[in-house]
Amino acid sequence: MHGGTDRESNRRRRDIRQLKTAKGGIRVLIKKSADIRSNEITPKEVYLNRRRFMAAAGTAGAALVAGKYLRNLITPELLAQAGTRLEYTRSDLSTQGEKLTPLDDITTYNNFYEFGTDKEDPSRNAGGLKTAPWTITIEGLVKRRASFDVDSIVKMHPSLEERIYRLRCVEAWSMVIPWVGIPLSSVIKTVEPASKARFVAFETLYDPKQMPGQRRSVLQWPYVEGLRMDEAMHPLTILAVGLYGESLPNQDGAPIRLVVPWKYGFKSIKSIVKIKFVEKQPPTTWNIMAPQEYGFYSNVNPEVDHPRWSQAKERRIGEFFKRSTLMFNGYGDQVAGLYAGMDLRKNF
Ligand SMILES: Nc1nc2c(c(=O)[nH]1)N[C@H]1C(S)=C(S)[C@@H](COP(=O)(O)O)O[C@H]1N2
Ligand SMILES: [Mo]
Repeated sequence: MHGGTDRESNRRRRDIRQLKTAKGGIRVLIKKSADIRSNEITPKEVYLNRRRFMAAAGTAGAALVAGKYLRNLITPELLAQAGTRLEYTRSDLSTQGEKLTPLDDITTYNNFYEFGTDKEDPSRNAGGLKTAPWTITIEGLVKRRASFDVDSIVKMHPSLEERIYRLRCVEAWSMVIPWVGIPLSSVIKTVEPASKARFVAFETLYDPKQMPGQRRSVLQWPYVEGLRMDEAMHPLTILAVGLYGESLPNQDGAPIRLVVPWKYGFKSIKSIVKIKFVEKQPPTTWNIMAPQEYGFYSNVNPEVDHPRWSQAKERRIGEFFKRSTLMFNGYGDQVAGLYAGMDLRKNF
């Protein structure tokens, strides 16, 4: 469940510290057992992504400490999910002047209920998700209904862009993440939606074999989300395929996820398999779960509290003191116009 109490965030911080300790242990062990720089004995990609391996290895940390060898951990599954370096350009739409949240936090403190409800569950359990080949179906009120491989969707756009954005979870924590992706608008333009299409609906993969969290009914599966067409077309809205210059770690929504920086994090749906253009406002997972707590819009708004906690402040992961939450997560200059004349308390 989403929860925003202090006790809960304290527990989460403790979890992160424990994980970091475990991972530090792994690093020491690598040096000792190899006694030679790992870039001399491993392929470049593996070397570059050693830290990601550690995140992916997750509970394997315990196995290592118990005396197993790293060699046994480099399975084809882990190799397949190692981040690939991406070519990208910087973007003027990136958020300026914010310290980036460290990769370790971005990849070990996650919400991805398909892999468990604790923050460290996705990094432990998402390693086996097969992200290639990956098909996305585009359907509904659109000229070019089709199934595409994720790579061809990305190729519809001339180049990948880095977009540094704040991410504000409805649980009152936040991060600053350097995403790599494409504007959603560019995909939408290519497939030519009909004028009757007023909303875009998104769907995550449903595969309980690969997504153990889906074997329990914590949420209604598959996870679904939606945007109004003008929100989907907004230049800040992206489909991310990477972060920190490499392809997305599974726990962050590989191979492709939505990022809508002025809305609470749960709108940014992960591991998307379907994009559908529709006339009516589509159902969304957390709204189905608790409609009085999570609205369709879910724009970050420090003045509209969650029924069970305040949204006035947030804890930036890695910082001790809380900071004030900004209207539209600080993107008001760009997006406030989308909601002109709307009652943001009613349309929360
Ligand atoms: N399919 C799916 N997408 C999801 C979620 C989820 O549980 N399942 N969690 C959401 C929530 S609550 C947040 S805060 C962000 C977290 O993204 P991150 O783990 O990459 O930081 O993903 C969102 N997208
Ligand atoms: Mo969230």
